[in-house]
Amino acid sequence: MPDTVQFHVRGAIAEAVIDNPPVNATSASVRQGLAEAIRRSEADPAVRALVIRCAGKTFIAGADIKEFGKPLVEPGLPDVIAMMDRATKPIIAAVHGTVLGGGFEVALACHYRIASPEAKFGFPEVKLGIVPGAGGTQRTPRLAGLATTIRLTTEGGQIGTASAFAEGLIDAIADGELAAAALAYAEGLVAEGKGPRSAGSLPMPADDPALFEEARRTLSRKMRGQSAPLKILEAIRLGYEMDFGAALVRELEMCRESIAGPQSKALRYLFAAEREVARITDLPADTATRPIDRVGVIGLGVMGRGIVMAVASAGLPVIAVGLDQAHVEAAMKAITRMWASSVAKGSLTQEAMDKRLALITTSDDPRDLAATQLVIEAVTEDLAVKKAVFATLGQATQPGTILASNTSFLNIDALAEASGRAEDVCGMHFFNPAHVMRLLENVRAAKTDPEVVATIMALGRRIGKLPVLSGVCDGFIVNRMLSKRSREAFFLVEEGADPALIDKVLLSFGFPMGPFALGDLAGLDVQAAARKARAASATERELRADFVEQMVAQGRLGQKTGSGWYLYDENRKASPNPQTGAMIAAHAERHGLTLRGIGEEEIRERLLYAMVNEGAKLLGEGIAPRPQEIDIAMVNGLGWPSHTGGPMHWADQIGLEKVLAKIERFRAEQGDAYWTPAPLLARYATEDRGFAA
Ligand code: T1G
Repeated sequence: MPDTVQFHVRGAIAEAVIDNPPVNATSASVRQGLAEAIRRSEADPAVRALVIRCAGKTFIAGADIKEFGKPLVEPGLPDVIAMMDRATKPIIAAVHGTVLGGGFEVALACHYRIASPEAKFGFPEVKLGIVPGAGGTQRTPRLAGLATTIRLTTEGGQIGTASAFAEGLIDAIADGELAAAALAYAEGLVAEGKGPRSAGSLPMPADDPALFEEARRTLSRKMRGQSAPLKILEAIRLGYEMDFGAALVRELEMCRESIAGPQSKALRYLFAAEREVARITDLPADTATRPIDRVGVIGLGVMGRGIVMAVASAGLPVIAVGLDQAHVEAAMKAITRMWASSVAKGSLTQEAMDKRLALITTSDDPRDLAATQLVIEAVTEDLAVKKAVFATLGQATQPGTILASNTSFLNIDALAEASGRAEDVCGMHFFNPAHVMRLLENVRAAKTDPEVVATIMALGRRIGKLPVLSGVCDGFIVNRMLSKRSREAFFLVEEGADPALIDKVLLSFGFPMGPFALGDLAGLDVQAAARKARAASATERELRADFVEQMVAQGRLGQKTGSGWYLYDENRKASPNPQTGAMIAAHAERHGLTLRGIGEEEIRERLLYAMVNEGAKLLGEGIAPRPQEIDIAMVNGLGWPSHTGGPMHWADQIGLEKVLAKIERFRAEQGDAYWTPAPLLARYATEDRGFAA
């Protein structure tokens, strides 16, 4: 037996125990061990049944992702599963932890399943752009019906033991310790004379085939641009069109094709990148984190409230400090209202809401923040105001208390100086709504202590966020890159591109919405204010492309006034706005500009390469430590489509030489000020390498 699988026999019951940390993936040695265990159990006349279970914190969490793209080491997982189908003695899966992907498939191929009460089941393959390949799309419908199968396999979510039992996916729930319960369960089966049974021999369910069409429509909208969800539907349908064995063969082919495709490559890259960005390469491994058992939030506007909610939701006590009692009360009312609406919708229990509220203490006196070990500042985005707050915080809190600013573009080094405790100061830039958005840009300023960096990275994860480390610059990673896209979008409109076409191009690339629909949603007044704040550093051409200001002057603020780039009806459904075309024509006439038709390819490349080039600058300047930080930030902060892997991975797939050639062309047409290639991009292109390597 290989090291990763132990085999022993207890009376009439044989046991195969997989021990392949960290998640018991079905690596080659596990597959070999399972095959051997089945052979031994079949060969031993004393054995009447075989239990398969796992050591450690989880049952098999899937195929070993690290083996993808490498030559297959025999036996493949489907071969092992075929042995289970042929076995003459019952095989029982005893599962706990996360029973995912290939792990779920192993369990479903076993003849009986017993689960510990806290187990979770799912097919996360879709999130990696993969079609399940070991019978998941064929056995699940036979046991649980079509609707459940479609939901589990195409959405990639998890269900708990109770639901899995109700759906017929498991046969028993362990009472007490799993290993003992499984043994007793197996002995019971033997005593009752129960033999092996295969889900594959059950008929496909008689569910309404219209479910396929319904799912296809929903998925085409919700997972726009992703190929795996639709392929998975196709794989499930095979079960209705051919026999079980033939369907398995085709499912496996589809699985292999999906793994070899670019979308899965991108999604697997992001899976690894998400774990990679947690490791800060230049922090010594033994860097201590500071204990945090109470967080302060100062400034209770939209961002501050969201941050208070995020912290309290994670079970951490928080002191919320507002300007005065009226602000504090308004904030608490808003927070209570938002949670109450979750309770009304059923996504939060009243008990959990009460617990969260009880964790929040309020005050209008910054001195009360002395009782915290971390203060997150979210006051007005104004340097003078923030400097004054940091000066106060430097005095009001204990040395060692971390002072973090939620600013989205102000200079954190300046705030650090103002505090008098620069080593304790950093940025924690949340995205709106802060209690929902997963991305958190943690910012290391010039003098930030390494312990502070380690602490805010750990704290970010503790409150359920996905923290990415950035250096100090205007806009950090996401907003700095986004500002280049916005600029290019306005220039394209000035040159004659239809805003609706620009939105459409980004939508079909996979973004949730285009820049103009987004502007209307966020409020054009908000956008105008942001432009004003940056006017001092803007070029003449950027100032001239003042469409937002023009609309605001006419009272067209976007969705909230029913008119912006688009018109909106009372349900906020958009339609073309004739005033937009008129505004663009008048603008061109006023400034003597000639409008031209601009094709989708130019639109796409100018919007996206502008961001890639800026990303390359961030890397070159050391603001973003690695391309992974940028890709994770853009996918989770801006909605850059995950199946392209983020801007840097996407550019790598195109080839940096090609990207550079286009940027040089845009430079010739648009000028150095906007399209000077990032030195790093130019260098990598000549070295024939990508950002990743
Ligand atoms: N293969 C290899 N390594 C894996 C892995 C896997 N499937 N899953 C996790 N790891 C590594 C991970 O990189 C990290 O390593 C460590 O384990 C801990 O993970 C035939 C084709 C199981 C819920 O997609 O969802 O089956 O960074 O930090 O928060 O149809 O990992 O420490 O070096 O995430 O406790 C389907 C993916 C595969 C499961 C645990 N399965 N994994 O979460 O720890 S395709 C998946 C997860 C497939 C079949 C097909 C989570 C987790 P390092 P972690 P965690």
